[in-house]
Amino acid sequence: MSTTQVAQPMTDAGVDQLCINTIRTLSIDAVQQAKSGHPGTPMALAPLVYTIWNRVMRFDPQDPIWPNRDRFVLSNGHASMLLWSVLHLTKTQAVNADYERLGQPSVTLDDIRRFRQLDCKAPGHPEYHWVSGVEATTGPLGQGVATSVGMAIAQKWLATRYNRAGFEMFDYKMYAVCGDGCMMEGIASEAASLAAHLGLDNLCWVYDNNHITIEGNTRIAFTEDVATRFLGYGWNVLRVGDANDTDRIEHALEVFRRTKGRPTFIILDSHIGYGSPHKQDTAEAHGEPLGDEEIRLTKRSYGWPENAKFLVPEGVYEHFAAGIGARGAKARQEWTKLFDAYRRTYPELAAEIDQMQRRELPAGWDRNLPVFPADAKGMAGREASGKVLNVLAQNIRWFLGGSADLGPSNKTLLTFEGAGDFQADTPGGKNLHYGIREHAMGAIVNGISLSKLRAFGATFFIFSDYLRPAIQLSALMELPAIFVFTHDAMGDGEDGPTHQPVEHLASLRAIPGLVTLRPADANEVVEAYRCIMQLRHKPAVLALSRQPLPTLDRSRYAAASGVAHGAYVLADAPGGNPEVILIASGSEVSLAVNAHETLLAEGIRSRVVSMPSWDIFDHQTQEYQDSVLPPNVKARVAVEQASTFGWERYVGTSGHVIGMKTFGASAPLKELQRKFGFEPDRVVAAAKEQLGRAAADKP
Ligand SMILES: Cc1ncc(C[n+]2csc(CCOP(=O)(O)OP(=O)(O)O)c2C)c(N)n1
Ligand SMILES: [Mg+2]
Repeated sequence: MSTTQVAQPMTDAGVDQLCINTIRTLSIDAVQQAKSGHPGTPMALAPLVYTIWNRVMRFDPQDPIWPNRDRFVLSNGHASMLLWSVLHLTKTQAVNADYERLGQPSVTLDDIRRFRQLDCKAPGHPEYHWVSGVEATTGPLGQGVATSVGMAIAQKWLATRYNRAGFEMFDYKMYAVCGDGCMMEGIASEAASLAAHLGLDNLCWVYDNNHITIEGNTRIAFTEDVATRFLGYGWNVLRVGDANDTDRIEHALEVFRRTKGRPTFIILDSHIGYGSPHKQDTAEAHGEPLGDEEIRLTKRSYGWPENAKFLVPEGVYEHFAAGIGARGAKARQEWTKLFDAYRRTYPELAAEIDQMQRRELPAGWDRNLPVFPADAKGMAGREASGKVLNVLAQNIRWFLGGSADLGPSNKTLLTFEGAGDFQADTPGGKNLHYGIREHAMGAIVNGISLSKLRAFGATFFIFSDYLRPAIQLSALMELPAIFVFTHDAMGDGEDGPTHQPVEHLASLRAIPGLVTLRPADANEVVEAYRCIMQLRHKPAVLALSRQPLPTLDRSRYAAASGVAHGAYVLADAPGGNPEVILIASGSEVSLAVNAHETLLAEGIRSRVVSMPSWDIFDHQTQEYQDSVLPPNVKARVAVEQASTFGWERYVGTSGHVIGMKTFGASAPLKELQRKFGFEPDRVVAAAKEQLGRAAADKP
C-alpha cells in the first residue's frame, strides 16, 4: 500500500481535506479501473459523508453491529464508492451471518481495486449481508430512505420498551442520503409523509440537490419545490448551500440532533463531478468513468499527485481512527458497561434484547396457539390469521405490525390488553398504521426487520404488487420480514377483477428465497405461522382467504403439521397406492378433497396433496418429494384459483391444471367458481381424463 505525504503543513482543515480527497480519488480510480460505475456523486458528497462519519456518527468500526450504533443509509446506492471508501478508511471490521466478528476488514483496498468484480467486497451497489457495515441494500431509488423510516420506527419502539431511568439503552439516530431520483420516487413521498406524522425526530435525510440525473438537468422532469413539499409534510427543513462546507454541514446535523418532534430534511446544494474541469455539473459525471486525461486534470485541481492511483496518504487512516474510531469505541464501551448494569437490574429485558439481536425466539413463543376443531362451515384464512397473530404478538414481545388501512379486513389488528397503537405520543404501541402507503409499508417492514424486531405488513393480495420491489429486497437482504395478504383469490367475488389476484402467486413464487404460503384451512394457517416465525433469514408471504374455508377433520385426514414440508399427503387412496394425484393450495384444497371422496366412492384410487408452499417443498429431500408425488404416477391434476403459470413442474407436461388463464369477473363467488371451473365435478372429470390418458400411454 502506498502512503505519501500529499499536503503540508498538515493543519486540521488540511487533514479533513486530505480525507475528503482520498474518498474522492478512491472513487474516481475505482470507477476508472472497473470501466463502470458512478464517480460524480462520490466526488460531490465526499465532504458530507466525511462529516457524518468522522465528526458526527456514533458507530464503532470495530463492531459494526453494535445495537445502539447510529445508522447510515445510502439511498442513492449508485454512489456506493462513498460507502466502500469510508468502510475501508475507518477499517470497519467484518462480521459473519452468525454475528461473529471475523478479525478482518470489511472492505480492503484490494476490494476497492476490484470494485464491481465477482466476489469482491465492493460491489456495484450497497449489499446488506454481503458487506459488513452496509445497513440496507440500496440501488432501487427511494427504497433506502423509506427503509430508514422503518429503522426510525424501530428505534422509537426499542427506546420505549427498553430504556429505563439512567439506562438509555437505545438512543441512536438514522442518517439517510438521497438524490433527485429518490425524491422523485413515490415511495419516498409515502415514507416522508408517515415519518412526519409519527414525529420521527431520530431521522435525518440529506438530499443531494445537484439538479442532475441520467438524462440531464432536472429541469426536464423535476421542477417542484422540494423544500415546500417537506415543510408541508411537517419536516424540519434546513439548507446547506455549499456541499464543500463541512462546518455548515456539521452545524445542520447538530440542529437535527437538537430538533424534537419531527424529522429533519437537509437540502445540500452540490456539484456532481466536483473538481472535474470538463464534467462537473454534467450528466456524464453521473455514470461514466472520467477517463485518464480528465482524471489527471481533476486530481490536479484537488492538489493530488496526478499519476497516483488508489492513494491513501499518510495520516488518513489515523485521522479516521482519531475521529469515528475513538468516538465510536468510547460510545460502545460506555454502552456495554451500561448494558452490564442493565442486565443486573433488568435481567428479563436484557435477555429479550440479547435474543432479538440473534434473531432467536423467546421460550414459549408458540404456547397457546389455537387448534381449530373440524367444522364444515369453517373459518376464513384471515380470521384464523388474526387469532394467531394476537397470540404470537403476546408471546413475542418484539413482534409488531399492521396494515395499509385494511386492518379490519385483513384481521391484523392486535386487540389484546396493552397492544396499543404506534403513534408519535405512544411509540411503544404494537399496531402500526401505515396508511394507504403499501410501497412504503414494504420498505418500513424491511427497516424494522433490519433493526432485529419482527415485523409484518398487510394488505389485499392484489395490492402486493404495490410493494413488490420492497418484498424483493427483503428476499435479497435475507430478512425475516412477514407479509400478510388476504383476499387471496376470487373470494372477493363482487368486487370484480380489480380485486382478484391472478398472476401474483406465480410472480412471488419466482422471487428467490421468498417463502410463499397459501394455507388450506384454519389449522394450516397456524402451522404456516409456526414455520414463518422460525425463519431467521428469509421473508415470507401469506396468502389468506377472505371467505370461510372448511376446517378439515384431521382425525380423518393428515395432520396440518405437514405444512412444515411445503406439501404433504392430506388424503390418500387405500393402501397409499394412488393412481391419480390431486394437488391444490388454499381454498381449492377442500374442493380437491370433495372430488377425492367422489373418486374413491367410484373405486378410483386418488390422493390429495395439500401444497401450501412450493418453496418449502422444493427444499425437502428428493426422497420426501417422491413420497408425496411418486414419479410413476403421471395422472395429476392441480387446482388453484390463480394463474396456471408454473404448475407444469408438479403435474408434468401431460398433467392438467385447473386455474386462471384470464382475469376474473364481478359476481358472487359461487358463480365465479362455476364460470372458471372450480367445482368438484370439474376436478373429478379432469382426474378421469388424466387416468384415461395415462392408460392410453401404457404400452
Ligand atoms: C427505481 C429506480 N429507477 C431507476 C434507476 C436507474 N437510475 C440509477 S441512478 C439514476 C439517476 C439518479 O439521479 P439522482 O438521484 O439525481 O443521482 P445523481 O446522478 O445526482 O447522483 C437512475 C434513473 C434506479 N436505480 N432505481
Ligand atoms: Mg441528482
